[in-house]
Amino acid sequence: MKIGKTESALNAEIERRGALFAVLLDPDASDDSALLKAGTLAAENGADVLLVGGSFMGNFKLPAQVAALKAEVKLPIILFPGGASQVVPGFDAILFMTLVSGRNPNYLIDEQTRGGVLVRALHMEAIPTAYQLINSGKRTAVEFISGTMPVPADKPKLSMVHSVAAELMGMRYVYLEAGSGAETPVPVEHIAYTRKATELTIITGGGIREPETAAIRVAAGAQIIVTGTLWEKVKDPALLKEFAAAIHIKG
Ligand code: 1GP
Repeated sequence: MKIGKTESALNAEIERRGALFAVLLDPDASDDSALLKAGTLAAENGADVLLVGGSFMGNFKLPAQVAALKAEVKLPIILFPGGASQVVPGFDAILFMTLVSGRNPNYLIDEQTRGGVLVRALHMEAIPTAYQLINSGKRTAVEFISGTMPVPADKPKLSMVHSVAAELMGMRYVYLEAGSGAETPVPVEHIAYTRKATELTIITGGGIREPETAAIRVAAGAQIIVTGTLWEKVKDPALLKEFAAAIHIKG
C-alpha cells in the first residue's frame, strides 16, 4: 500500500524537526467544548499532530467533535482507535494498528478485519502501525481491555524482535506504549533497540509528564512523542511550549 498524504506530511515534518509532538485527546474524558479547547490550546502552543482515541469511545457524537476540531485546528487529526467500532468519518488518517506484542487474535486480526472494511468504505488513509504494550509498573486499561500481557520492562530485545517482525510484515510505524496514565514511561532501551534494528517510525507514549522525559526518548530514537492524560488537568501553554522545544531537536 502506498504512503498516503498525511503519512508523507508526518514523515517530512519528522525530517525537518527531528521529532514531533503529538497530543492525545480522549473524547470519553472530556465534553465537546473541553475537547475543542484542548485541541486548540495544543495547536497554538507547539503540538504537531492531534491523536483522538480512547479505550471505549462509545461516543455517537465523535464525527461532529472531529468536524469541529477540523474547522478550528490546522494540524493533522489522526484516529487512534481502541477497536473497529471507533472508525468514523472526518479524520485525516487512522493508525491502523495490530497489537503485535499480544497473543489475542481479536487484536491481531479480528478488529482489523471489521475495521478495514469501514476504512476502505470511508476512503480513509491508513498508517500501518505495530502496537506494543510495554510493562509500566501497574496494570493499565489497555492491558486489561486487550487481555494481553505487556512486554517486560527489562526485556527490550523482546519488543525489538516484535518490531522486526512488524517491519517485515509491511508495517511502517511502531507505537511503543506504556499505557495511558502509566506510572513509568517506556524505558529508553526499548526505543533504542527498535531504532537500531528497524527503519520503522517510532511513536511512544504513556506516562510522559515532563519535557525531559520526552527529550531522552527522542535522543533514543523516538520520532513521535504522545502525551494525553497530563493535559486533562494541566492547561498550561508554557508547558506545552516546553514539550515542543524539547522534542523539536532540529528547531
Ligand atoms: C496513551 O500513549 C498514550 O495511549 C498517552 O499516554 O495519557 O499517559 O500521556 P498518557
